[in-house]
Amino acid sequence: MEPRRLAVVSNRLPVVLTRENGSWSISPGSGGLVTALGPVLRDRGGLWIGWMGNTVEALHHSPLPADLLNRGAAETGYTLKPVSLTDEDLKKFYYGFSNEILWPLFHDLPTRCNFDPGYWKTYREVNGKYAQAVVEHTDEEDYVWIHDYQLIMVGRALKQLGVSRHTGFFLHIPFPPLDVFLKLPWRFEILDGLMEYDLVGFQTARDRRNFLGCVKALKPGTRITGRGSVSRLVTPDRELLVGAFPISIDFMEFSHMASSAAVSWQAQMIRHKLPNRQLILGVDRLDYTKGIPNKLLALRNALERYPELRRRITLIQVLVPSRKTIKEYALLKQEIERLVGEINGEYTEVGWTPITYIFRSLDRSQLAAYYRACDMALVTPLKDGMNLVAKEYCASSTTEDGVLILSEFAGAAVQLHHGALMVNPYDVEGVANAIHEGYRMDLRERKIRMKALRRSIRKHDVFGWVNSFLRAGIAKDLRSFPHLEFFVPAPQEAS
Ligand code: ADQ
Repeated sequence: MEPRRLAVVSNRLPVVLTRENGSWSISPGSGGLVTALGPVLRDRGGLWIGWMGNTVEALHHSPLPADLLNRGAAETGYTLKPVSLTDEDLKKFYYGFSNEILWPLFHDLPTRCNFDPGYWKTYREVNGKYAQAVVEHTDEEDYVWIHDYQLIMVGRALKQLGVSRHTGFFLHIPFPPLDVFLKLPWRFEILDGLMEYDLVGFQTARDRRNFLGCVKALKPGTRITGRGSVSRLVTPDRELLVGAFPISIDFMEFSHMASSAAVSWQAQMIRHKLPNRQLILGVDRLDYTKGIPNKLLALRNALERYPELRRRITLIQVLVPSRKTIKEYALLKQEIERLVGEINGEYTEVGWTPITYIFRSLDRSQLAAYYRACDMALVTPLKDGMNLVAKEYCASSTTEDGVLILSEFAGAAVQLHHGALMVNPYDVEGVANAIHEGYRMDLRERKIRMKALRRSIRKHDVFGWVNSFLRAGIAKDLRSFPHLEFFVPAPQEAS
């Protein structure tokens, strides 16, 4: 059966709500997923289901105007359907099960997990709320594409509601190997949950292999067939497809933005303020998986062992605030700031500070200006599903002379290892050596490497990613959803 509409389900709706002087406003969110899916949702009558970012209790104190989502839909051009969450839901489903269990475990960091049994019940219940929204707002002709580790059990909840939908699920974070996955007290339930979808997509072949390893060990009655990037799993009661679909970025958007006059000017200003040196950029969400302390230690090691780098390099470390209410994240921030302070204290000279530290969200053009201004990018996660920053940096290197230093443990390494300087983020001296090598790399080699990186990212952009997933899921690509020329987003209910 040909699906009629695409329905995307993610933890958050792709909109930003802001409250100023007592009145609410709504604007479309940004990011690769929104960019890639926006047009098809807009032109072909699709919808997006997710949480708006305010709990029921918060909205009780500060209600949203009844027409806010309609205004949002008018801006995005597609229908937005909200899921309501309470404070308790947020605490146990989002901060608890998702971010204290699945996030660290799937990033191979089981010692950081808090396997609180109370979290599981809420996780399932909240997944049930998303499933309920799917039931209300879609029908059997739609293709329902569910995203990420917060929503693994939505497929199972749909089944429990007795509802049949054509579904795909994409995991944005890594999938761990069997010995790590086995530690999860709810390992059978989570595996069963994933096997409830018609298509399950992972970032890399390694993640898919890890998943299949868990299926073989824990679901012995399952037959796995097929070669290439998509396998077929046959269980006694159903069949599903499992594939690797490495996510990417809108290459052209970054490339154009980076070469625009406004961004070029901003980039020049950044360079002007930090003259006569090579600029190294770090851009990371505040998260222990991103390896930020390791990176700072590597910089210190480089300054110690290679004195010629002193006064000649500056690290601009942009840290994006994230998961503010989790204590571990607050501690990590303190640790990073202590290290930045120590290194600056040890090495600063008149007219030169080794680290410029920025702790806030930047808008996309500011981010592109930093990408464009910096001679090197230092992307050293301990583990990462993909890492889009690495790809965005290359897309923005329009002069094709940037150097990418990349962790072996980022999903992006599979695609970018030929052009990047590859490092083990745990190896402080190795990363320091790569900084030194990048600093000394001549223009010819920089260009050869960066051209290759850009070529590869241009070829495999986010539109290709969406199309490869949809083709595996429904044998269609973005263009083949029926075009609704005069589509008007359906009215939203107030939430
Ligand atoms: P993240 O862990 O958030 O994503 P990443 O892939 O690097 O990691 O994406 C970060 C995004 O945030 C980038 O698009 C970047 O432009 C944006 N960003 C970074 N700094 C910013 C700033 N200062 N202000 C505003 N925006 C900023 C998860 C997984 C990854 C996977 C992605 C996509 O953890 O492994 O690559 O999803 O699937």
